[in-house]
Amino acid sequence: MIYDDEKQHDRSLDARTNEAVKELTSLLGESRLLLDQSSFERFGVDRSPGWTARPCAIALPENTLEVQSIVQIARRHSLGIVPSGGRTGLCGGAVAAAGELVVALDRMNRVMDVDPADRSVTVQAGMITAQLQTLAAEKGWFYPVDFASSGSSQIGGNIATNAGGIRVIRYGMTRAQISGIVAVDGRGEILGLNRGLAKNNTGPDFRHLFVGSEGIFGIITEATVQLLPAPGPSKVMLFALQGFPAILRLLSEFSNSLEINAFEFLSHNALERVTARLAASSPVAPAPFYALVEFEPATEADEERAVSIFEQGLERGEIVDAVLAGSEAQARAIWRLRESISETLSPWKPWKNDISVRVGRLGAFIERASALVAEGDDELELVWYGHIGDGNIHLNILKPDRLSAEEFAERCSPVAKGFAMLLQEFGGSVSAEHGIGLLKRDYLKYSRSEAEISALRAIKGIFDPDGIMNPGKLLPGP
Ligand code: S2G
Ligand code: ZN
Repeated sequence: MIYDDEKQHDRSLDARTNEAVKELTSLLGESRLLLDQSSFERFGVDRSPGWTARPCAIALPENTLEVQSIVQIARRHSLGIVPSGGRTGLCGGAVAAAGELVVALDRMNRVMDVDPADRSVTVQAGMITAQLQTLAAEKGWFYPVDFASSGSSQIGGNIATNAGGIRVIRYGMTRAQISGIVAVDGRGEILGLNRGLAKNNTGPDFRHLFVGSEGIFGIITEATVQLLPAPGPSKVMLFALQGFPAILRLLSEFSNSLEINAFEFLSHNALERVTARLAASSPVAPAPFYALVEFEPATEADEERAVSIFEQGLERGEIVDAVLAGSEAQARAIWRLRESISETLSPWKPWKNDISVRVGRLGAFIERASALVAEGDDELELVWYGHIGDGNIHLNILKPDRLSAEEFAERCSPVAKGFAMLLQEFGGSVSAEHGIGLLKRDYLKYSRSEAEISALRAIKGIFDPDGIMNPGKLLPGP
C-alpha cells in the first residue's frame, strides 16, 4: 500500500482509520491518543514552512513495546505513521499532511542506563538534546553534537536525520556518537542494533542504515550514546574578512596547526540582521564576511599561533579585523551572533539551500555558485552562512514581502536547480545536514544515483513492506 502523497486524503472519515483509532485508544487511553485540532497543529508539523497538519490522531507512547503495538495496529489498518520528535526539522520530514497517525516520542524521555565502564548512556528517543548534553556534563563527560535547536530537538529525531551542527569538524555528525539503536520497523519488529558494542563484526551494521533514515524504515525508540571525556578550555575568535579566499586560507591555516572545535562563517547581511534584531553590536569592524573559530589551545604557543595567523592575514590585507574573546561571556556573545541567524531570518520564510562539497573543492564551487547567483534574480537577497569548516554552506534566499509563497518558490527553483546541478558536478550534497523530507525529494537524484535510489526503495520494502512508515518522505515519487 503506497500512499498517493499528492492527494490529501482526509483519513479521519475513513472506516479503517476509525477502527484503528478505537484500538489505539484502548491501548493508550484518551490522554495519550489525541484527536483534537490543537494537538494536530502542534504535533502534525515541523519547522518547515507552508504545510497544513492533517493527521488522523496523535499517539504518545511511553515505551518500545507500546510503539510496537501501535505499529502493529497501524499496519493492520493500512494506516500511515509519521514519527515525531522535537519537530525542529526544516524539510517537512515530520509533517502529517495526509491523514497519517503521528507517533510522538515526547513521553519517552527516560534515562535507561548509564555505563561508566564505556562512558555511554542509553536513553529513550524522546530525550531533548540539551538534556543529554547536561546529563553528560553532570557525569564529567561530553556530548559534542550541538546546534541552535538543541533545546527542543530530541535525540531520536537527531539520529533519524543524522543532525550535524557546529562541532562536526572535530567530532563528526550524530552518526559518530551512536553505539546502539532500538527501533520498531514497519513490520512491527523490534530491532536491537549493535547494542552499544565498540566492536561487532557480524555483517553490515543496520544501525547505520537507521541513522539518517528519516523514519522511512521505522521508529527509533532508544539510543545508546557514546560520550566523550570533557574537553579542555577553548578559545573563540571572530574574524572580519575580505572574501571567500581569505576565509578558506584562514581555515587551512587553523586546521593545519590547531585543534579546531568549530569553524563557521557568515555574510555581512547576516551579521547586520542579527545585530539589529538582538540590539547587539559587532565586536569587529565591518567586512564582506566573518569567520567564527573555536579552538582548544593545548599550550600558550597555540594561542600565540592563532594571533600570528591573524597578524599575517592582516598584513596580506585578507583579514580586516579580529577579536579573541577575553571571557566566557564574550565567547558566548560571539556565538550568539552566529546561532541567532536562523531565527533572525525566519520572518522572511527563506528558501534554505543546505549544501556541501568536500572542503578542498569549496573555492572552485563557491566561484561557480556565486556566478550562478549573479546571473540570477537580483531582487532576491541571499544570506550566506554555515559550517564552512565541514564544507557545509547554508545559502538562504529571503522572500521579498511583495511575493506570495508560490511566486517566491517559482523564482527560487531555478537557483535551487542550478545549485543541484552544480553539486552533482562537484560530487557534493543537496542536503548537508537538514535531510530530504518532503521538501527536497526532487533534488535527491542530484546527489544519489538511480542505482542507490532503487536500492533504497528495496531496503524500505524489507523493513516496511506495506509502506506505512513516513509515507512520501525522502524517496522521490515512484
Ligand atoms: C544553522 C540551523 C537551521 C537553519 O544555523 O546552522 O543549520 O535554519 C542551521 O538553517
Ligand atoms: Zn547548520
